Amino acid sequence: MSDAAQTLEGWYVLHDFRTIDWQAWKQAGAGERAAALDAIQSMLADWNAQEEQREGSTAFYAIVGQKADFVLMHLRETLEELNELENRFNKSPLAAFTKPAYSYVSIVELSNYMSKPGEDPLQNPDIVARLKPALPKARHICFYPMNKRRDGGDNWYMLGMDERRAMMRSHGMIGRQYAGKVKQIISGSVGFDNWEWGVTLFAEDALQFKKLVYEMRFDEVSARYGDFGDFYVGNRLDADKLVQLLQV
Ligand code: 76R
Repeated sequence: MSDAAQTLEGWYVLHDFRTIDWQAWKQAGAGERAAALDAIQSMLADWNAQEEQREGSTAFYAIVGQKADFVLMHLRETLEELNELENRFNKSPLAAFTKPAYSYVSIVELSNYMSKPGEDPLQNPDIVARLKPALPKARHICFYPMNKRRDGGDNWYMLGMDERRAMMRSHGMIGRQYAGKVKQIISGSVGFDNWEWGVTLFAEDALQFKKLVYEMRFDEVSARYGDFGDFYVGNRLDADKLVQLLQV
């Protein structure tokens, strides 16, 4: 048996994608719409306050295309907190005008492929910060789930540690060329959801998602061993943009 990579885990992650029922929203009275908007604005304010207290982080983005209309991406210490967050939304008046589109449960993960021998990673403040990150306030988000292939001759999980480490190094070198342009959060989801990882990317310029993901397709670890789910891409929402989005 090959050695499993050692992983470090941070905050749990819920990606909660919703579609807006525009017909119901347009038919609602102005008072009902205002109350629904107030309730979501106060949830967003509470989540911002929790982020300032370093108790978690929440990103809120409109999704382009028909897969969903928006996503709430929550990071928290426990699965119970994530469940409370989704249920708070479900009980809020805006939820009556939305339908679930997709969700993804995972946990922020760093693996030891690139770690320095002999170093205790949890003594490194950069690593600790990456495990419990404040999500960037970038203009765009991109999310997709992925697996490492287990298919006949192309089985990632049958490769030795050294071979996997060499491939992950090459992967990391490509990634590093996008430093400052794309911020990635890798979250592990084995045992939690239908794929093995969630990949969440943030960028000011959405085109950099395409450039990065395309370049990685030629790298062996993605070319030979990567299998990908649906892609979701979107634009950052804040209190004002939410008012605009819901204006009918
Ligand atoms: O943690 C590190 O920064 C060290 C290097 C590194 C690891 C271990 C790294 C760097 N990644 C790692 C692990 Mn990654 N990553 C992806 C995708 O679309 C695709 O082809 C793949 C989706 C992207 C876009 C991306 C970006 N990475 C992983 C893992 C876990 C593998 C395992 O444990 O087997 C997955 C699934 C994965 C997938 N990666 C980087 C990036 C970027 C931009 C970097 C550079 C980060 C930096 O140096 O700042």
